[in-house]
Amino acid sequence: ALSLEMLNMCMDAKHHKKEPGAEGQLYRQCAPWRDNACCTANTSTEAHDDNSYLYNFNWNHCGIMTPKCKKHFTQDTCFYECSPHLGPWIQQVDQSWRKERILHVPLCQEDCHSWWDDCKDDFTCKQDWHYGWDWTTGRNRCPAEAMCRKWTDVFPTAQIMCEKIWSDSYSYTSLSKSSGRCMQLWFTGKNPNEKVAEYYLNHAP
Ligand code: FOL
Repeated sequence: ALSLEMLNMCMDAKHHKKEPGAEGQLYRQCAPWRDNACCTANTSTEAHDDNSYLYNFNWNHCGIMTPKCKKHFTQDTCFYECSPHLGPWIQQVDQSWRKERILHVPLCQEDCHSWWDDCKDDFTCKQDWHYGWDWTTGRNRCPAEAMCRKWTDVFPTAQIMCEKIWSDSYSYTSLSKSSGRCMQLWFTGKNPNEKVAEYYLNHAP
C-alpha cells in the first residue's frame, strides 16, 4: 500500500492539491496532465504567465526571456506543479514556502538538451534560481553582486543547467525517452512517467 501511494501522490508544497485527480481542462502546455494532476486549472493557467502569483518569479531578470526558452520553463512549471508520479523523489524540506520538494528526478536527455539549446541566446545572473535573489520589489531581481551574463557562461553545459537551476530537482541522465527509465517534461497522450516512477520505486538506489 505504501508503495502504491508513492506512485500516485502530490508533494506538500505551495500550490499542489492534496491528492491527484482529473481536472477536466488544464491550460495549454499543462493539458497532458489533465486526466490525473496535482495542479488545479488555475495553477495551469498561471504556469503560462510572466510574474504569475505562483512564485512572483520574474523570468525577465536579465532582459526579456526569448519565447523559445520560456516555453521550457512553462513546461517545467507544468511538470513540477502537475506531476502525480514524483513520489520516489519527494523529500522533506524546511522551507518557508513548502514542506516537500523533489530531489534528483532523472530527466530524459532530450528534454534537458532541447531546454538548454533553446535558451542559449538568453541571459541570466544566477546558476541557482531558488536562492539568493533580491526580493525587495516583490519580484526577484539580480542581487547587486550578480551580473547578467550569457546563458552559456552561467550554464556551460546542459547538465549543469538542468541540475543546478532548481538546486538538484533534476539529475542529468544520458537516457532517452524511449528507455522508459527517465522522466519526460514533454509528452502527449498517456503519462509515460508513471511507469518510470514504478521502475525506480522497485529499483531504489
Ligand atoms: N521546478 C522544478 N523542477 N523544481 C522546483 O523545485 C521548482 N521550484 C520552483 C519553480 N519551478 C520548479 C519555485 N521557484 C523562491 C525562488 C524560486 C522559487 C520559489 C521560491 C524564493 O523565494 N527564493 C528565496 C529564498 C526562499 C527560501 O527558501 O526561504 C531567495 O532567496 O531568492
